[in-house]
Amino acid sequence: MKILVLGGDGFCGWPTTLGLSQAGYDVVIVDNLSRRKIDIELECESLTPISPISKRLETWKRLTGNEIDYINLDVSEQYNKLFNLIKEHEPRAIVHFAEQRAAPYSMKSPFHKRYTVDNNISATHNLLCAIVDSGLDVHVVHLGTMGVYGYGTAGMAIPEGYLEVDVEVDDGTRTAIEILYPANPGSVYHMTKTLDALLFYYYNKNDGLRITDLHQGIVWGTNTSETMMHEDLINRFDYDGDYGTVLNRFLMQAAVGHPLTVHGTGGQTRAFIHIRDTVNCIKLTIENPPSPGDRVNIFNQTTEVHTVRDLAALVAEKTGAEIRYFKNPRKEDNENSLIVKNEKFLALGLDPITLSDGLLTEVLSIAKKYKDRCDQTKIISTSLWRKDMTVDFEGNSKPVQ
Ligand code: NAD
Ligand code: USQ
Repeated sequence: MKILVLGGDGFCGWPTTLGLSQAGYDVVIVDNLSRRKIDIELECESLTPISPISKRLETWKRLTGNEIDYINLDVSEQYNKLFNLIKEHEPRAIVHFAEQRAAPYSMKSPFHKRYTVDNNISATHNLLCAIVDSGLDVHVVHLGTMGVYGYGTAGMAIPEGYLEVDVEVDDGTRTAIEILYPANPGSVYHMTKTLDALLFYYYNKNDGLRITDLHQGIVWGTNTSETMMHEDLINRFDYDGDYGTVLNRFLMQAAVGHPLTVHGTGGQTRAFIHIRDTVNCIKLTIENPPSPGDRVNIFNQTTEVHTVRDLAALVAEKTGAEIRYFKNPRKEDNENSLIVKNEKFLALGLDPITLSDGLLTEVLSIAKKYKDRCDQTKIISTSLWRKDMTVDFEGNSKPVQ
């Protein structure tokens, strides 16, 4: 029942760790605290006051009696330490969250592009290599992203990882084959996740590793029943222009009286999932590993799809916030349509948590509670996808075409 959670101090990793510990798993967190160091670099902290990791773990033990070990280790650089850890603990599964996950951060400069690629690809490769090296049969549960697919199709629903294509063979007849759905990343960060997918494909084929790759949509919300048990356990809430994700940002912006920062026309359609369902999905994945010999199991970990513009309208209607349209700092289509299959988690029994007034109110009240911690100068997204783009600090009241 031992589980290693790589990246267990982060936004998804921390509530997942507590959820697994509460469910009776023996969890070890592996994290180099790089995300906390990036807070220092960006001079912007989580809106919620997150406790040092030792305090988080002490409080959890005091409240539940459950012990969670913590190892400070850079998965992308400290291969031997990682290998020894896997040998020592012989985990049943390793959940891999330990990557640089913000698209805008990955586009800030050559340094940030290179850091994101070096960190993410080496972390994933070290993990796979160490498991093979250890000779152990460990289920790898990786957090991928819906962004590996791009955000549009030829009108069809995006399948879960594999696409059946009909090809003409040499004798002129046609045959059906299944391929990995073509990669179409929209940022250096998203590109690392498409490269991860190839690493999984190879290590599964060559070494028979059992791997589940979870292509997750944008996570919203903050707390789970475990993180709400004590203020020391509170989850992080990113709101800045690099790490803040769209729906949490809009709710926080409404709470602090900042206009909602819609990029372009707001016509981007994206897939979403609530943080509590992130935890539910990881539990379901651990309970339902691939069988030996199975190919990489790929799930679309998402529960609903919305346009950015509709989310802004929803938050504005609920709170009276002003909507402002900013020139898009990213290279994105003005409009896209997105239909996503998520049948595999539903078949495993996931009862999806979708956007509801109560959950929006919950995030809004957290944002209001900590609004004095917000540095409003950090809200506008200043990371540009290309050098010839410019930042728009003012915005307009009408959609920018
Ligand atoms: P996060 O930045 O809050 O957490 C990542 C954690 O990994 C941090 O605690 C960081 O310190 C740690 N880490 C990074 N590199 C490391 C390394 N080399 N060695 C050890 N630890 C390292 O990010 P998150 O939002 O929790 O995302 C977790 C995973 O889920 C990421 O891989 C991300 O791509 C994926 N994901 C996130 C979202 C989202 O909306 N947050 C959506 C889809 C997928
Ligand atoms: N957007 C706005 N205004 C804002 C912030 C964002 O209009 O203030 C727009 C962006 O331009 C984009 C969309 O909202 O079109 C989503 O942006 P985001 O920052 O919420 O999400 P994204 O950059 O895609 O990344 C997040 C996580 C990443 C994860 C990804 C899942 O940071 O780790 O992989 O969501 S997905 O989007 O499905 O690929």
